[in-house]
Amino acid sequence: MANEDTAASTAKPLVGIVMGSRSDWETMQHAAAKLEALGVPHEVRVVSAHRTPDVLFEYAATAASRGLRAIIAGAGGAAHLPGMLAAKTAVPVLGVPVQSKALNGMDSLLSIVQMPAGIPVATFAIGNAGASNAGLFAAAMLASGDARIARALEDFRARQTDDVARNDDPRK
Ligand code: RP5
Repeated sequence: MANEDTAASTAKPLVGIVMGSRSDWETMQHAAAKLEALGVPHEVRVVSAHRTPDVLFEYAATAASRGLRAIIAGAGGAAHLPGMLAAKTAVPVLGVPVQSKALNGMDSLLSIVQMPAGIPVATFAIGNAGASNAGLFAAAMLASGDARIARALEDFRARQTDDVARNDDPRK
């Protein structure tokens, strides 16, 4: 887990993973797991657009100067966190719609994806796949300037391909 003492979580973070509630961690841990596996330094915080708006503004205001190169923001329901962060920082924001109980995450998805022109949020799939892919995408963003991350990503993709090839009979 990202909060444990590992190289990827103790080095100066390059990626911030934020979420609207502790309850989002079940989903957002998949973004952290990918960054951890690829050795990308990151931090994890609960920052709520509605319950702690001042913390949100502070987080966005200091993100670039603290060295963050990407922010992965997950929220569910009226998911304003990614959009509001994007409104307050030029650091790229990757939005993850958390699967809500009431509307299965369609509310989260539409809240995050329908940004007005001028304030982009890169929006991922609803739920675990979206969180996982946001982690991979953040790593890919950093890979062009970091050979170690680039190699880790290449290895990950090669292993994934091998896994499918080695398990291509679904009856086994
Ligand atoms: C959103 O409301 C959070 O991102 C979460 O997905 C949802 C429910 O939050 P809790 O009531 O579980 O704290 O702000």
